[in-house]
Amino acid sequence: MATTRKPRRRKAAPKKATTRKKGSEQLLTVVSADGTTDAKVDLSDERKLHLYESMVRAREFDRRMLMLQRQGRIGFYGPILGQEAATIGSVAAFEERDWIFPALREGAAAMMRGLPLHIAIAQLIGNDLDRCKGRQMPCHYTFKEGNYYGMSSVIGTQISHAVGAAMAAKLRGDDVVIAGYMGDGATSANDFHAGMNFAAVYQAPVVLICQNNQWAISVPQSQQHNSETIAMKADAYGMPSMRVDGNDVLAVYQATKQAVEFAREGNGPTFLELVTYRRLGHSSSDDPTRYRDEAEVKDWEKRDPVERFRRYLEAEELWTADQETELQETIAREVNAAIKQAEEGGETPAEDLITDVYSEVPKQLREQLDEALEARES
Ligand SMILES: Cc1ncc(C[n+]2csc(CCOP(=O)(O)OP(=O)(O)O)c2C)c(N)n1
Ligand SMILES: [Mg+2]
Repeated sequence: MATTRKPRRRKAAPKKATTRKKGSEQLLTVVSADGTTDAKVDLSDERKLHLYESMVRAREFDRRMLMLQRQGRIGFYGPILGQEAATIGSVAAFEERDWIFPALREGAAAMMRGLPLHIAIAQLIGNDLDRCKGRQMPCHYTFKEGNYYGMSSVIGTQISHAVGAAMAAKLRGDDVVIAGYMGDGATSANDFHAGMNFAAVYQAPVVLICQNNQWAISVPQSQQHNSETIAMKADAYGMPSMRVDGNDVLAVYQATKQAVEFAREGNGPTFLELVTYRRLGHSSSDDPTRYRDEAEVKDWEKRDPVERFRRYLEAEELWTADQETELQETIAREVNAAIKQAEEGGETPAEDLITDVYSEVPKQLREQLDEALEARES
């Protein structure tokens, strides 16, 4: 009788007993959970405060957008709660002239680059204040002036786009480094292989940044890959990598800065795995209680990146309770004003769908357009 054997999952290789671990295995942390550190952080007080303010703004924006979504005032929304340090800390390490190729959760990076909040909200509404005139899904921000590329929704393609841009920059001799973001789920996509391989072979000036938030919608890490870490995948491509505590904004900043300088000096790409956690649903359409244990969420709440950094700033005597209250109030006012301004936008003109494509609209399309507009009126 034929027997079918269940394939066994390969056990992870036992850890080697070495004292020095490779960058892809250890976890770089600068500030511990209680906010203390022995490390000397090479960042001015002013910049540290700017990082903190940006994280608080990102969190408040997130909270308010989820509320707007529940009230039916925007489409869907992809929250970043818990990932503020990973986005803010990494993007802050690039120069303004460097390009950002975002994946799903880097909207705060566009805002840090100067995307006005009301324009970001108009994108979520899809009205005529939106740069893309409502033709992209919500959270697909674009901000050319801030060198922030509009993302493609197809998971993993952002990696090829970022690497392609970096290869082009190298060929042209442009002094730019590219930030290429991805989620942990994207590391299982075909484009991950193509992007990683091309980046390493052509020594492209790119920093590939994986926000490992432990989940790809409802798929956990254990079903995503069988390697011990994501960072170690870079080893196979001949690319240096670092595994970083993604809830420690200073560790994220420090690692990214190092990788950006490495690329700018002509040494090629680096892969960063930022270990963090997606505390809410994949988007406002998702209910994570159906597939994951709340205890896991509670555990990550204790490692909150904003609180950790605030404790650090307080310990360094850079932040007080009064400053915190003032910042919260200022940002709340800022977001309120932005919502009001965004909601003053109107409908996007329907004919733009065609007139934005053709300078001279062909006769048959003109007829179709007139018919559609007429039907819309009646
Ligand atoms: C090629 C492709 N397959 C499926 C999807 C649907 N999809 C959207 S986001 C997502 C998961 C992404 O997970 P991850 O890369 O970890 O990013 P995260 O959402 O956790 O930030 C999937 C499967 C898609 N957009 N593209
Ligand atoms: Mg993920």
